[in-house]
Amino acid sequence: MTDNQSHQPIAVVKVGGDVLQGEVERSGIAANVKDLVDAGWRVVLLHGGGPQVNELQEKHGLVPNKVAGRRITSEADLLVVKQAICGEVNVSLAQELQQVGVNAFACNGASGKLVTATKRPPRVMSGAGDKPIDFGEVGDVASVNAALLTQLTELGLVPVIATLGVEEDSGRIFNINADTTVVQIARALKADLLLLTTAVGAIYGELGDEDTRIAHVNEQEARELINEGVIQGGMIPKVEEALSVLVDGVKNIAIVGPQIKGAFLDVAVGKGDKGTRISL
Ligand code: X2W
Repeated sequence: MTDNQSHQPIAVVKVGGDVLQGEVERSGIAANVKDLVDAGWRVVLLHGGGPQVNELQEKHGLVPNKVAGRRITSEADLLVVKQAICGEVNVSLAQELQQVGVNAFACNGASGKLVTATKRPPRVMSGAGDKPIDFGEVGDVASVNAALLTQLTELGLVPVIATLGVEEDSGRIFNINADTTVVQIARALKADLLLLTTAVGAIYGELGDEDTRIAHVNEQEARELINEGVIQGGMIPKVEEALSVLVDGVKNIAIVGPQIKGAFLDVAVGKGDKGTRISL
């Protein structure tokens, strides 16, 4: 490793399947990642593909069933998860990045044991009855191979990781929620920045009013925004999970819109013009 490389900051980017459905968003992600790479950042991208899995399940006559944001995944569902997330989303996203000159390295969590996992134990979920829910082929992250990810970035590659995991000894493949995986990757890499992409693109005091964008909050203020209902719905578990990494060496979290030109670099350098940045 050269001195130069060792000082290159690292950004871990989460891309959800929802933001990959639109062409503007897909090309926006590619352009935004290119900006970061050109500015000397190392980038690791982790993606989901929830809506794409739903669609393919329905084509196969399977019924999507999520409890508390996690898909109950039978063996038949897991095959569809692999097909949609690895076969479709991963390949397309890597290609989109290659097209703009980012050297994307398409892989999944099982590649080189990047993400090892164990089966999520059955548990009682609030609002889902008294019986423990068995999520089937769903995993919890056990470890992240930070050394391999670092080496890939040092080769000038941008790992584009589909959110699967592999059991260390058995080689069993698990479906893992992308928000969970990305947080563990950021934690393992002690990333300078964890970027969460959402279509909304920032936290707003008043949803739908551009003028109320909140440029920067600290961890405490972010928790207050959750309590006050400003951070709402699906953003709550994402932000809560992400906040937990701030004490583990991840310096900043940002919520950004993939379609907004220059948004990733803007939050990376702390300009404050786009998105919302959260730090300790
Ligand atoms: C997720 C993995 C994909 C994902 C699923 O099957 O939908 C579990 O729920 P998004 O697009 O980021 O939501 N896995 C266990 O998280 O995709």
